[in-house]
Formats: sequence, structure tokens, C-alpha cells
Amino acid sequence: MTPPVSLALQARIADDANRPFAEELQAALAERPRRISPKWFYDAKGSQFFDRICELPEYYPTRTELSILRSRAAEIAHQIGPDAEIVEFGAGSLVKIRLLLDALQSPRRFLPIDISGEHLRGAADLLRNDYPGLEVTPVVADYTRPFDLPARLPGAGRRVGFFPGSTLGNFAPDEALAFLRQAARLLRGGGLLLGVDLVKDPQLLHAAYNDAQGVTAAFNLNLLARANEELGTDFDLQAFSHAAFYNAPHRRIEMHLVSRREQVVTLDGRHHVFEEGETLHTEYSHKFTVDGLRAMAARAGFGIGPVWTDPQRLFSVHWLPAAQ
Ligand code: AVI
Repeated sequence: MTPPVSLALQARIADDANRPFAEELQAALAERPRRISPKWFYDAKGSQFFDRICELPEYYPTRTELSILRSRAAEIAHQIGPDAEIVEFGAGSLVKIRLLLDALQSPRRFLPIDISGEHLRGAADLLRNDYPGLEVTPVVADYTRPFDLPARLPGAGRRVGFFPGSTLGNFAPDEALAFLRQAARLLRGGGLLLGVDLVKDPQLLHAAYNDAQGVTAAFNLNLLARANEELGTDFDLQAFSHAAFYNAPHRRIEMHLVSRREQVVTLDGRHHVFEEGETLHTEYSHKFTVDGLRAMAARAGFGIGPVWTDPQRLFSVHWLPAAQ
């Protein structure tokens, strides 16, 4: 016999894997203004949408950062030095880490950190095959919370963090500072290679988050589809629309899901009323100035190293030495 929907639903929410998402969404729907962490974008479908975003003509950050890493690889490798241990925050783009590894002199170890063990294992296996001399040590952890790294390898060079893609911009300012403070502690005596998007013409920014093909809209709305699938919510996807705009005083793109009409959404038996025009805020994407980023890094305990940008100064890659 098929169990009643409410029982099936309770079973799904009670499922340990779904509980953190259910708890955070419940809290987000109850607060005003409503805000949920962008980390919930990245289920398998969301990650595919993000890969497509990175290829869009309007979305300049990925290709611009890649061009900087390619053209400045030798200078970056010089800062890092030989026999380094590279710590990547997030099991990110294999293209970017390969660019770095290919430029480095005898890198000793690669430590990707990700909350998803599955994601990590995939990234680790692919790299092990192609870099036989490199030790790959995946670390399953939420890098936005306190955690520790395995002890350094005897005789290894600097421990260097790699945080590309302007993911730092997705944190709220206090979260970004907390992340940098933790990175400075973990990378003592080494440094952080950090890619961040720069403040620019708001029209360019607007286009990057409102692409003509609607991929960013689908990425945003997928959060609701994921909730329906995993948590049994009853979001009507037709009744919400994607909104992304540049908030100039805060130097950030804000993404929201806007209710197109008055409606009620139910999660685990709790009803949440959306008025027409009410939003669920899903993402910040902060844009930085070089000086602003350096000031924040200094507050977190980093020194100031070289910064590399593209000729149009769309994006920046920073070398931030970490004190001993
Ligand atoms: C992952 N992150 C840096 C992207 C960004 O630009 O903030 C996520 C994204 N959101 C919409 N488009 C891309």
C-alpha cells in the first residue's frame, strides 16, 4: 500500500541527508526578509546549470579568470615556490586546478575540501590518474565552519590555498571575513591564491546575471524544484520568477525568487504565505575593488602580494601571503 503523502513526506524530511536543507528552508521561509544560502543551488542539476552559466557569452568571470591564470601562471608559480601543498576550498573546476598544477614546480600534495564526499572522490580520482607524482588527500568538511587539515608532509614546501571563481563574493561580508580568518590560520607561512570579481559597469553585471537564454533564471528556480523533489514542498515553479539586480551601495548582485501572486507554500505541515511581489533572497554576488579586497584580507591576517587582472580589469587574482 502506498503510504499517505504526509507520512512519505515526513520520512523524506526525517532522512538525515535532507534534514539540513529542510531546517534551513523552514527557517528561511519563516524569517523576514526571506533569505537562504546559495549553497542549496548545487544539487546535480544545479551544478549542470552552473557549468552552462560559465559558458554563457554574458558571463565573463570564468573565461576572464582562466585567461589571467593562463597568462600569469609562471608569476603565480614563482610566488608559491616548489614542493607546495595546494588546498582547494571546494572541489572546484578541474580546469583551473590543472592550470595551477601544470605551472608549479614539483607540487607535493593536493587537498581538495568539499562537503560532498562524492564530488571529492570524483575530482580526486581524475587528478590522481593525470598527476602520478602528486599525493591527493580529499578532506570532507564544510569550509565555512571551523575545521582542521591533516599534518603537513615532511619536507613539503608552502601550504597554499586556492579559492577561485569569486565564490568569496557569495558570502555575506561578515562570513567572508570569517572565511579569510580561518584560511589565514590554516595556511600559516604559505598563502592564498584568491580570484574575485571586480566592480564594473552595472550594465555588464546586469547582463551576466540576466542572460538571454534564461540559464541563470533556470539555475535560480531549480532551488524550488529541488525543494519539491527532496523535501516535498509544493512550490509552483510557474508562480515564481527570477530577479537579479545590482545593489550599488553594497556593490553586489542580489538574486531573488519573486512571488508572482499571493500564494501559500507548505513545508512539513507548516504553511508560509507569499504576498504578490514578496521574495526569497537566494544569493549575494559581491564585487570588489582591489584596495577593498586587500583591506579585508589584511584584517583577516594576510599580507599583501601581487594582484593580476585582465586588460579590461573585469576580474582579479590575488596572491595573499599568510603570516607565519
Ligand atoms: C559561484 N558564484 C561565484 C557565481 C557568482 O557569479 O556569484 C554563482 C552564480 N550565480 C549566478 N550566476 C552565477
